[in-house]
Amino acid sequence: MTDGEVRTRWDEAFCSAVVSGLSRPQKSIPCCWLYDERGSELFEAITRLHDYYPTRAEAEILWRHARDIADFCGEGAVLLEYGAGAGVKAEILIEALRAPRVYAPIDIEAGVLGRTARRIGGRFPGLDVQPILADFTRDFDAPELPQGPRAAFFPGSTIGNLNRREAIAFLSRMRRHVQNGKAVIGVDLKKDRRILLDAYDDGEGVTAAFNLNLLARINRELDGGFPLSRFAHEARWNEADSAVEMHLVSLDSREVAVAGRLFPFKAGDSIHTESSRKYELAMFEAMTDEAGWRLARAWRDRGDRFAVFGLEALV
Ligand code: AVJ
Repeated sequence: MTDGEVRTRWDEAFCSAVVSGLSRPQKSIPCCWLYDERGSELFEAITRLHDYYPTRAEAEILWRHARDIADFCGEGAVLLEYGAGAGVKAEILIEALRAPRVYAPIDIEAGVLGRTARRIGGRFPGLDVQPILADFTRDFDAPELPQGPRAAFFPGSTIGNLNRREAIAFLSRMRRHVQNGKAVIGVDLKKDRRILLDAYDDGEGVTAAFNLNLLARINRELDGGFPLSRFAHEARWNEADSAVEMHLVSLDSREVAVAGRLFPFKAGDSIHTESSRKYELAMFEAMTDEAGWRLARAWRDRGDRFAVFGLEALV
């Protein structure tokens, strides 16, 4: 496939996601479209914000409990990381593992995947690095990998962006990939609403820029007509879903053109762009149960804001 063909296909996927999302009574666009190049940069900036505590809380857990988490994974482990990105968190874990056999980063971006594989391979010379190019939100089979106890690693609370059905499907797939192995999953916990909302509506306006970048992307790639200054970022708590939601709220009544169609907005109408579910242990355990896992361990940060769960495959 040539570059041109790849681009066409992606444009079509983006276009149909946006057009169908804007056609619903509650407009919504799947959160994966937030991450173009600029969106990924802005997300990186979010992880360094004071208000956005999850990244720091999880890193604290990985540093403090590295030895224990590594022992949970077992000696000679084959580590699969879902949505590996730069592999920064895996590095902390690999460093602590006893004689790890394989690191298999899974990512949808070939460039990122290649760079991560080379960097981790260079840093741990004895380690067999086997990058897997795949979209972990869809079903795929794990390739053949060398023997060893398998462990799945899914940090970043990314599981929070999946609804219950999607999360169970994902956990089941992970269960299939690791056979009778383990999983280590980072999960943001339910807490005071003020703290949660501040994390998704920071004082520096970086999260607002991240959310509004989606409209800039639609304007650029889909010939859209969103006036960016007339849409406002909003973080909302949805108690029924136990989730923080990001919305883009129209300040006026207007029609917006996208890809040659017109979409009406009333003042106050919003586009829902992301849900970030916040779990309590029992809620998370009920899900892992359904997916064939036993929740065996829970490591928390000192502020009790975030947890890294250790799961064992039920046999
Ligand atoms: C790291 C993708 C899980 O939901 O907290 C950060 C994304 N959105 N601020 C999250 C995000 C707004 C983040 N994930």
